[in-house]
Amino acid sequence: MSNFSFQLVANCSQTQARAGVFSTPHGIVETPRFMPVGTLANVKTVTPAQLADTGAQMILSNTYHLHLQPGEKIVAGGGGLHKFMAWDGPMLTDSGGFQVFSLSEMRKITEEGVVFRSPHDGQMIKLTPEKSIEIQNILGADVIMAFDECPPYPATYQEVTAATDRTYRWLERCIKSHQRLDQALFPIVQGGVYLDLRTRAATDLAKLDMPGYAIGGVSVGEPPELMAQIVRTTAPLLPRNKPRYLMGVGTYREMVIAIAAGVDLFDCVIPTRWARHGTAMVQGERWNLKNAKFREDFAPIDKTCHCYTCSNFSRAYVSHLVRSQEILAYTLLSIHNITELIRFTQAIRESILQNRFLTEFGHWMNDPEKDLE
Ligand code: PRF
Ligand code: ZN
Repeated sequence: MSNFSFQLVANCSQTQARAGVFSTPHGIVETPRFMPVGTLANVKTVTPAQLADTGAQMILSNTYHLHLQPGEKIVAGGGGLHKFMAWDGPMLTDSGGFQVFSLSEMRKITEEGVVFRSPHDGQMIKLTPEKSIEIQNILGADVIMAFDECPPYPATYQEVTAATDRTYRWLERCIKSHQRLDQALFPIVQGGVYLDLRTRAATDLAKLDMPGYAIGGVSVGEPPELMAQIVRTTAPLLPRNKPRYLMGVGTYREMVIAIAAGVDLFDCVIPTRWARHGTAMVQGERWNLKNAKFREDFAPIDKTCHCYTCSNFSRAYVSHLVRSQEILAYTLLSIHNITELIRFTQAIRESILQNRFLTEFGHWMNDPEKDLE
């Protein structure tokens, strides 16, 4: 018996959208679903109990960050990632490659892997496919990601071809070194904005019987229309009966476009990052709680939201906390924003189950004004 399964429970008749249930050793994930980001073994300013109340099922953490601090040995000493951070639900760790490229200086990439300077102590650190898998095996998340090379945007056809081919060779090394049967290894489709490279990568990966698949290398600065094209080309080539995860996405509109193309899982730092800037996400709008109009506004942030924040506090109160830079402001806004995005994907799931997806959410796809970022 496999530790993982993915059951499709409904398919949209007009788009590729689907509703499914992904089962992991730590529980189920009802898809489509947004996954909150807990980079350093915590979702910033939110306790696991509060997080569970937002409707979060699977959450994310990062190999790159945890390797640098506190180090996987300490996480293992604390009983593994789930026990260490007291999150009993499904978890996923990203492999680290992408973070090395976006966050560290002085990185050097070779066939062997990536060498970079630790931003903490200046020490040189090497991450390879084998090392990334070893660290992720030690951390113990339910889903672990292949070590990939995400080319920047823009990059030449030649550069992206090299990165895509290397990502495949690195995947073969990841598969060889992955030992734990209770962890699902997801490969990552790269290929930049070049649809022929995307097609080849997705087709090659689809031939391997992996427990799930990710699409990487989008939302790296390319125009929104290109991202839509990439996702529409790539997602349908991946096995129908496996979960599909679009990495680092997204906004309401991006998620609707991707769900219509057959994507099941998303992650993004937006809800927690914006919360720390005093911004509430309200049904597709961004509200800066510092705005004078909220000073004496005693309504909840969103009257239709049942989160802890909206059930107990007013806009005026949260506005006061934001102005005073009280830490509770960021907790309350994070709880609301995460709930809001999860609720959005849950509502989409409901609409797919009732075959009303296009009617109810189609307008998000056609209106670039709805793009918040
Ligand atoms: N690869 C990995 N993690 C990622 C990405 C990727 O391409 C992205 C791109 N949006 C976000 N996170 N490993
Ligand atoms: Zn709320």
